[in-house]
Amino acid sequence: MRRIGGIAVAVLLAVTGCSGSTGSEPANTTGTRTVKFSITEGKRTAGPEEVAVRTGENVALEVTSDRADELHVHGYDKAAQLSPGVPGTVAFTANIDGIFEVELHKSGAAVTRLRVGG
Ligand SMILES: [Cu+2]
Repeated sequence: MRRIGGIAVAVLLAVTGCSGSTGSEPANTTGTRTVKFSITEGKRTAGPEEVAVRTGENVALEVTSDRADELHVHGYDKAAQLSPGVPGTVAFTANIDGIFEVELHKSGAAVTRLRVGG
């Protein structure tokens, strides 16, 4: 899927252009880098400001929010619905190079930055 890498750069610039897709993917825990976050009142209370991974690495971002929200990984356009206090995960293979915002749509919380490649 590297052929769409050029498109990813354009998507990165349009950080407010959220499609809000609600598809959820089963988390693959085999050979996956899992990074956990907590969000309370719209602020990150646990987890790194940036997640840097190699191209092709399997990544799972697990987020626990104190309120219902939608987790969204830009660029990859992966989303997960979050229930209060219940961890939600987006899992994917990091096959698009670039820097992508990970956010919660309702609270507007910045969860982290995903840096792929380099
Ligand atoms: Cu978004």
